[in-house]
Parts: sequence; C-alpha cells; structure tokens
Amino acid sequence: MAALPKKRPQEVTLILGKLKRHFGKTLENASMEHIYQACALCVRDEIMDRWINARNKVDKEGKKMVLYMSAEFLIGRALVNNMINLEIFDKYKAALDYMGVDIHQVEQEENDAALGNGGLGRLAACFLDSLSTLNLPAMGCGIRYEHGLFRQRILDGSQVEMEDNWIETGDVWEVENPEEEVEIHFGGEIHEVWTEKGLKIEHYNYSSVLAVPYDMPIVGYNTKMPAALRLWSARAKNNLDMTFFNRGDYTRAMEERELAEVISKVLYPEDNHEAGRQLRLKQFYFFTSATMQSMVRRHKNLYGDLHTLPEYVEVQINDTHPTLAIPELMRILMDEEGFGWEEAYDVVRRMFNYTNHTIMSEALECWPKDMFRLLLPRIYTIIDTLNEKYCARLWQAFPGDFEKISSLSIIAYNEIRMANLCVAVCKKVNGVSQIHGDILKTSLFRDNYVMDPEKFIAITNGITHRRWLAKANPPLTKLIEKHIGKGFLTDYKQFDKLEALLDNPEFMEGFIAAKEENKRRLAGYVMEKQGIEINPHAIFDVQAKRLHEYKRQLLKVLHILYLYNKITADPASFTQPVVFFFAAKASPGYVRAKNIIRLINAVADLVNNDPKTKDILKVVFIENYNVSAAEILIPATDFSEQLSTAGKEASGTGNMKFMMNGAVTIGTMDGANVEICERVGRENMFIFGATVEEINQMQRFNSYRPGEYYEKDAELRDVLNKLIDGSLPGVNERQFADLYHSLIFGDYEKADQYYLLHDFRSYINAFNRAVKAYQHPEEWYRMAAYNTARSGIFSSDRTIREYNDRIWHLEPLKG
Ligand code: CJB
Repeated sequence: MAALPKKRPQEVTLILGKLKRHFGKTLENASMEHIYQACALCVRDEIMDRWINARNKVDKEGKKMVLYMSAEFLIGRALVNNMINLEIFDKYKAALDYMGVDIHQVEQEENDAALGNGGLGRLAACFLDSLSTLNLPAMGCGIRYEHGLFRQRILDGSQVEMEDNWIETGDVWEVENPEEEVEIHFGGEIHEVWTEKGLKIEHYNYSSVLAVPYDMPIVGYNTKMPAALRLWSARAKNNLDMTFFNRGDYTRAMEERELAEVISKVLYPEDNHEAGRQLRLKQFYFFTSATMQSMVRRHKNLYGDLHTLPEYVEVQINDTHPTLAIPELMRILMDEEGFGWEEAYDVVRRMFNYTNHTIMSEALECWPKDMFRLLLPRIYTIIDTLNEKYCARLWQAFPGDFEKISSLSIIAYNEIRMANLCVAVCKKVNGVSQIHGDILKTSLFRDNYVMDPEKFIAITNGITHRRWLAKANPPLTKLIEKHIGKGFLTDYKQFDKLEALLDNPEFMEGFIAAKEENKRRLAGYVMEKQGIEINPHAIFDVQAKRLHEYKRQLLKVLHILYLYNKITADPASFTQPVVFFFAAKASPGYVRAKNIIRLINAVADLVNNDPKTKDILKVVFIENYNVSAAEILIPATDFSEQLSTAGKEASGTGNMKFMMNGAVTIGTMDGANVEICERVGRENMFIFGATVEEINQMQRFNSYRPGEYYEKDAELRDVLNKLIDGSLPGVNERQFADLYHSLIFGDYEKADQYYLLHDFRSYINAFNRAVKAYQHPEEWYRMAAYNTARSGIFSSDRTIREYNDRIWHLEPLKG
C-alpha cells in the first residue's frame, strides 16, 4: 500500500464539511453514498465559477455557439471523469485515502447516466467533452428522461429488463432552471385569420405541457469553457385540476399531470430502429420546440434582431430525431415574430446541419401523416409547404421523373420522411466515416447528391481519449505520461510519438504489464459481479456492442460452436485458452436479438461445463453492458471483434476505443474499420469477409445461396445442426429453430440477410491468424502497442475540429 500523506489534505475538510452541512453526518456514520454525494458537491463547486464566467464571456463577447441537438446523450458516470478533467483526481484520491475510503468504491455509488442506447448517444457525449476541451462554445440539448436505458439482468440465460434510476445519484450534477421554462402545444386546430398585417395563423384548443430545463456542466480537460448539457423535463401546467377534484373525481384531477409527465418519463430502448409511435413523436417535438423557443428568447435578449441568428448559432441535428426543430423555428419566426415565409426560411437554411448515422431502412424515421397532423397541426402545414417548394425544385432538376421526385419528396404515400426533410433544408449533411459518406452519396442520397454535391461531406467519428484512455486505463495512461508527458491528453497528434517507443524495452514491458493488470481487473470484476472464474492468461476476445443481427454476434457464436466441435473430436486440434466475452443489450421487443442472447448463454453452458473444453474455451456474457462496464472491459481486451456485414455499420466507435487501448481488431471492411486498417495496415489487424462491392454484386444478381454453404461445408453443417439437435443444455429443441431457419431458408424475408454463412470460413481464417500472432508475444505486443500509437486520429478532438472547420466556424474562448 502507498504511504499515507502525513499532512491532512485540504480536500478532507471540504468533504467533511459537505457531509456535515448537507447530510448531517460525520465520517463515522456516513454511508458510502453520502460520501459520493459529498465528493460530487465539492467537485461541482470547482466547476461552477468557471462555468458561470465562461457563459458570461460568450454572451459579452457575442461569440457564436453550437447547439448539438440529440435525443440521446449516453454520458455514464461523472465523478471521476470530472476529477480527471479538472486535474484534481490525485488530490481527492489522497484525501479519501487519508480518510480510509477507497475512491473506486465511492465511484461505484454513482449510477450511470444512460440517457442513450448506444453509439449515437455515446458519440454525443464524447463530442461535448471535446467541444469543452477545445473551448468551443456549445450546448447539448436533449430530454431529461426520468428512466434511462433499462438495466439488464440475465435470468436462466435470458435477458430481463429492470428499471433504471439514474436520477437518484445523478441529480447532484444538475441545476434546475424553472425561470427558463417554456410552454409546448400539442393537438388543437389552426385557423387562418386575415388581419391588418396580412394572414395570421391562430392555434386553438391545444393542450399545453411545460418544459423545464435542467443544465449539467460537461467539463472538458483543463477547459476554460465547460459545455452545458440542457435536458428538458416535462411538467403539467396544473398539478391538480380542482374542478374535478372538488367533485371527488381524484383520478381525473391528476390526469393532466400524468399525461404531461409521461413525455419525459422513459427513453425508448430501440437502437437503429424507429417504430413511429405517438409518444416518441411527442418527445421529439417537446425537446425541439423547447430548445428553439429558448434559443430565440436568448437571442432576442442579447441581440434583439432575429435576422442575425445564423451569425450566432449553428444547430447540429444528431440523426433525424431533432428534425422538428426546423419547422418549429419557421413557426416561431412566422407566427410569433411576424416574419414572412422567405424571410424565415432564409434564417433557417443557414443554421441547420444534419448528421446521418445509419442507412438501415428500418431506422429511417417516417411518421404517418394523419397521426402527425392531429398531434402537430401547425407544424404539419409548414412541412407541407416545405415539401411543395422542394418538389418544385425537384421538378426543375428531374423534369417528368415522377418516381424520382416522389422518392425524394418530404411527404409521400401518407408518410413524412424526416431524412428527406433534413437533406432538403440543411446546409451540410455528413456521414460518420469515409465509407459511410461514400454510401450516402452513391446510394441513400444519390439523387440529392447530384443536385447539391457541396452539401455532402464525411467526418469520421471519434472518441474522447480522456474517458476512454485516461479514465478507463490508468496503468497505460501513466506509462504514456512517463514516456511522452501529458501533452497527448489535449493534443492527439502526440500519440504518434509512441511509435518510436515500440523499440524501447522499458516501454514495452510497461505496456505488457498494463494489459495484464487490466486483464486481472476484469477477471476480478467478473468474479465479483457474476461469480465466474476466468483465466487471466487466456486470450481475452471481446464483442461488446448492442445486440443486432447486422452486428453479427451470431457469427461469433457459430465460431465458438465450431471450436467446440473441433476440440471435442480432437483435443489436440485447438489448445490455446480463450475467454470469449459478449456484452450486449437487446431491445425488449426485438425477439430475434433476445433469442441470440439466450443462445450465447446456452453455448456458455455447453462449453464451460464440458470437461473436454472447459479449460480451453470459456464464454462469458457480461450482464448490463453500459459505459462503466465498457471502461473495465475494453482495456483488458486482446481481440476486438468488429464483425458487422460490410456496408451496415455506419462507423462504429467501440472499434476505436479497443484500438486505442491496445487491442487488435478482427473485422470486416466496414465503417471506421476501413480507416483503422489504413492507419495500421493489414499486417496489424485481421480483415475478413465480403466487401461492400461484393455484397452489392450478390444483391444485384440475386446470386447468394446460403443453402449451398450448408450443403457443401460439412463442418458448418455440424455447427448449424447444433442449434436444433438438442445438444444445447437448458433449452427446448425448438428454441433456436427460428435462428437456424433464418440462416438457411429464410422466413418471409430472404435467407441469411447478413451473409453469415458466406463469411464463416473467412472469419475462422482471420481468427486463426490472430491466435497464431498472439502466440508470439514479442510480435503480438508490438502489434497491440502499434495500434495504440496509431489511434490518435480517432480522438473526438480531431472530429470536432473537422466539424468546426467545415461546418460551424466557431472561435474558441480565450483565457
Ligand atoms: N447508430 O447508435 C446508433 N443508433 C441509431 O439509431 C443509428 C446509428 C450508430 O451511431 C454511431 C455514431 O455515429 C455509429 O458509430 C454506428 O455505426 C451507428 O450504428
């Protein structure tokens, strides 16, 4: 144990003071949660001055800012991350050591703020960290879901969803601003009224909901400009309807409140999927209207004239969820501020930018026209006019081509298509990796690209290396700091300096020791949380991401069954111990995804308990994958599994986190894997599978026949038959019949849509090459460290700089 400081650190007094004043406790009778709260309050104090100063400066100097609008912000825990970014972690650790308290236990008291599903929401969180670190004025705008993404338990091998309660420990970071509340209107009717000033739109019989902002500071590393995350919470205008109350109808008296508050009650748990539900539409209008109203109010207060809005605000729309901000701003400018259509449109078209995150058709947001019109009658008429004007433009570009015009229009076939609205209006439309940007230009938005080529750009995603290296991987961070100093924390280009250290034995020893320490930490975590013992000397092979068919967790399962068959037939055929980790949540209504989780656990039962395989193969399903679990899992990884069908994963950001932490990628040429490959070369990763071109070719000629693979490849057949022949313990033989059929025969769709059987052999080959490489430690660790050394470009600081240079043009706040 490190020696305790002799002198009592000043932070001890601060923490004890908070315990006393806020909770009436001394250290002796405080719970660990009280200590967490006390520490959080101390850290908050350190943030507030900077935050207030920065905001005042932005207002005073008339700086342009970006509103990053997103339905999701997956921020995770804040306490230790904030301490690291404020450079006070060591001081607080020393203070807690002095008090006999382990800072990591304190940290665990904080629930993850899981206000997002996966990549999209986590990207938004990384972006806020980078915006703040780069001192760019920014506000994240979203919804204060009372319940974030569900907590996952695995019971008898199946996913069970439990309620998330992040607010219990997260509210210490928020500041409620009731004086900035705004009112949102739903339903009702609109009338056109002629007045002296011309046509006026009036809205009657609507129902009102109040939106109350809660602001959370997001502190970048050594920043002068903490960003604000503004989350809107729904509240009823009247808590109790006294008319009903006085008649004794108490339920009815509270109805309004219930109906209003349900809007920000819960995050929809679907990822890469939109179901067109009314409450979801309400959520989107709720936060976009609130954000636009408060933006307009601020601008009027500061600058008076709303024509100058585009000089002071950029709006970035994170996927289509916040699209309604566009017609909402049109509404405010026209109906409330007296702008004409062209005048309002001229402001709007210069402010908005749209990031597309997926080309999966089931994820493209479309709303049934009738439902939309009933809920948002005025917004509907504005979108209708936008559509008419856009169609006129389309007619000029493609005269007489009705098919093309209807496919590009905003409203068609009784649906409103949000992506088309964004593309029609926004200044810039960006993809999230180079290959994804190309796919947007050549397929999803091909015709729009012909019309407006300068609109379309690609900006590759990134991750904040403060959280994903400095916080998640202390041993590797310390090692890097020792050799190249701390500069890399704010200057990602300095990662390049690590390349020269690959020949430095001291650095390489430290690198290996860090990986081993992280593997032991993960082994401890798995033992503590799930009671599973794992061999820290085995290869740690990790596939951690949302469960989705296109991400192909099932391909990995088929591979494990293949190894199982091999070893049980001939124990000498594979002797390298490997632990296969899966970590994934499935949307509660996504039946096939949940069944894949059941399958993973059945396969775990099989291989972990068979005496022939149990010392070689181990399958571990990590329960409740979230940001905090990722922080433990990723630094311990040797093989990073990035198996999506080429063309389907827009970018991926997990792939970058693994790379930065010295894992080697086994992956397809998809999303940002392609750029990882450009950075490290094919000799430092393991590429497999069909390319986008090959898949397009198979689709064009309808030439893919998965059944033929089944017939011709006896080993593959043996693997697939395991799904249905009763070999898997604890499940009925019919349990996986659907998965089996979906691969070979298909159901109402076509068979094996995601090309698992096509890529099966190629995957095995890549995996075997990786195992072989691992068995030469010197070369292996050099490869792993080379991955870290080449990962700087995937810092979200680089990404944000690109957004700024190519889209926003903000000036950093100076000291
Ligand atoms: N993405 O997480 C989501 N949810 C969606 O609904 C659509 C896309 C992901 O966004 C990430 C950030 O851009 C991408 O890295 C990832 O490929 C994509 O699936």
